[in-house]
Amino acid sequence: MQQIRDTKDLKLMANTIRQDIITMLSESGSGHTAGSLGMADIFTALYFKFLNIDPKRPRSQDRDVLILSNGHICPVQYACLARAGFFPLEELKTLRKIGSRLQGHPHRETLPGIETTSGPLGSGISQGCGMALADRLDKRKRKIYIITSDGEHDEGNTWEAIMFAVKYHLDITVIIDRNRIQIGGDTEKVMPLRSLKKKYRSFGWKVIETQGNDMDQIIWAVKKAEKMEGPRMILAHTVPGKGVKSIEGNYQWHGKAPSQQEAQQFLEELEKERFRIIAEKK
Ligand SMILES: Cc1ncc(C[n+]2csc(CCOP(=O)(O)OP(=O)(O)O)c2C)c(N)n1
Ligand SMILES: [Mg+2]
Repeated sequence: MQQIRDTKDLKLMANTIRQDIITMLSESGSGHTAGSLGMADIFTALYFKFLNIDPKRPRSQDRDVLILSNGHICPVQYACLARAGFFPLEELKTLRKIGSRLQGHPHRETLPGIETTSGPLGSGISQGCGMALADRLDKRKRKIYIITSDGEHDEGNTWEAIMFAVKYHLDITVIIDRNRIQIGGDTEKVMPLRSLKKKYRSFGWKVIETQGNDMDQIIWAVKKAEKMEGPRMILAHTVPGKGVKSIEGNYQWHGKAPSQQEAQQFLEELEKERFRIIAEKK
């Protein structure tokens, strides 16, 4: 697949992805806006710079794997897959419609490019561990990235996988969307997670901390993770709703879609940001 080398072009792609997310969600009338917007920069970097994938061969044996554990933010993944050529852009408008391949949570069997079915939270790291073990048995070398959320760290299965990955020294990269919100509010009020960095390190993981909405920092963090061996985690501090000021930081946008009228305003805001990026020096 054609990769985007230039950081400015990656920023522009992330802006396009954000516009797709707003359009899709307002069209469907339901879905998860905050997490999808907040993760647009990381998904853009992975899909358009780092992953070895081919839209013409979505099940090829040597492809890299991206597991989306917190499946509710799939609009960001659908937008990236469509822009990368896995299915027609037009199909984005079918999000959450009956009979669509773009369900509210991703389904592995129906949509090319989706590696695991998710929606029930807390399974992605376990699934990635299984794939990494299978790769070892098959003597297959490829990258496995697992995107998970802070809210998923309220779940036992997540911590079982964190221990398991260390025992078997598995080559996996976990990226945590540390946006500090979940469905019911502030993560630290619902179930305090405190320092995920210290927790992972004490379990035996390598940890890289980064700003998850800064393209240069994301690239730095993923490059650093690529050079490591064994289980490593990128703790990505993100702003939920990033790119639309009235959504940023507001947990009430966790599972809400913009109305047609709101979408119009949000798209204008994102278009202004696009011009700002274009005017940036390289
Ligand atoms: C096993 C399971 N329990 C509960 C839910 C309902 N649920 C959906 S999203 C969510 C919040 C998860 O937190 P996070 O992923 O951090 O949310 P975000 O940052 O995207 O707002 C919950 C509890 C679920 N999908 N699966
Ligand atoms: Mg969260």
